[in-house]
Amino acid sequence: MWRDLAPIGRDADTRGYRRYAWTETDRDCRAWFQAQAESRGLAYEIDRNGNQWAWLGAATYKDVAAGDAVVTGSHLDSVPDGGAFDGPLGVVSSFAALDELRRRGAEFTRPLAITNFGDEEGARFGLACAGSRLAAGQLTVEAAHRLRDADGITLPQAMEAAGYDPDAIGPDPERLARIGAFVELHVEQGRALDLSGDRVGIASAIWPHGRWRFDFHGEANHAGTTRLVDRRDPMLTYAETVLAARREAELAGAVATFGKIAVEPNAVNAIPSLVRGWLDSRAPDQATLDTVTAGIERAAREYADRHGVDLSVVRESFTPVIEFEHALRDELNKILGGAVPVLGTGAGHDAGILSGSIPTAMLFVRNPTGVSHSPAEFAAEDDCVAGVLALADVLEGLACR
Ligand code: HGY
Ligand code: MN
Ligand code: MN
Repeated sequence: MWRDLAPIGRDADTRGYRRYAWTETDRDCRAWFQAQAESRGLAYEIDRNGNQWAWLGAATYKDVAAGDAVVTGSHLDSVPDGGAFDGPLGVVSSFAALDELRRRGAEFTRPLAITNFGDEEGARFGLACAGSRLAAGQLTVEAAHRLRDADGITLPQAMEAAGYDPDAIGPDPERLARIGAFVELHVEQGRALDLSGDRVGIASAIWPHGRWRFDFHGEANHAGTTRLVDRRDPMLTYAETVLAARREAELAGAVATFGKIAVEPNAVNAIPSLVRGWLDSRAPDQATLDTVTAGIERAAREYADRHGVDLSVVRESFTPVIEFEHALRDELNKILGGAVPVLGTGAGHDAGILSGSIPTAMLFVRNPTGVSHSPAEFAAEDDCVAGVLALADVLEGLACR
């Protein structure tokens, strides 16, 4: 399975993945998912928001009694030049865990579904977890229809080009009501398990986190002839804001990253008219996050005033703190023998979004370097196998009483 999926969307030069929502690469990932589902005799279904489902014990979610389904899965899309494991490890492990349960002769007493949630990374349209947010009613149809990519293509146009009906998207409470538990296995995006020497961990919480777009409007001018005192250079303001972001985050024990920038006209010999910078900030609690982002914006406005630059700040994506449901978290720990480390994370996940609608839990698989959102992302095969066996144990405990 892993080898079949690995080449899809991998860039030959960077060896990173470019699996963006509603692109041909996304189509190929979805085809892989459907083939894996159908080769196992699972009932394949695509929901109104483009999320993929593979059912055992039901032909469609409509056959499932309220709260009866146990669901596991993750996402197949990536950040630009992302790693091989973030997302796919959860989907591949879900199919492998089902194979393992069949090998064990497990008798399912509840319907099981394996899922691929669309556009978790928000790499193309800027909003994380679009597929699960739409299903959970956390992203309105109007807001979704307004999303557009760097080339100005809107989400509806992209969905239509991929053969999906953008007018069908929207909340899916009927479907979510059938789910009793959603468990997402994910490669750890940190080193906690490496430091503790464990192969598998259980998630406790997800830090509140968001994305803000800073637009620094200056005055285009000639790089060679404009005196320094006459410049209104937005790149200067942007640079000072990046340094302020690091300072604010360090002071508060949070994280802040300006990882994406767009410059107009983006010419070596022209002072920019516009510098657009995207801030990703996350913190252990909401108050700290608010302090950090307010501090960064305040500093940016001071610099903007000093340089005669106009600044606008827009929050483009936000996820409040997620506490995974304690009963399910503790049940997973009991099933796995009670000695599994429980750890928080600063990374967002579909399981986090869905935790507002249904009981969800996460299993983490050791990442020896902690590196993620990079081609260097890695997890050792025996750790991945340990993750599959742990997921199989969890699914057996939840769905095969
Ligand atoms: O950004 C995140 O935390 C996740 O990888 N979407
Ligand atoms: Mn990710
Ligand atoms: Mn992920």
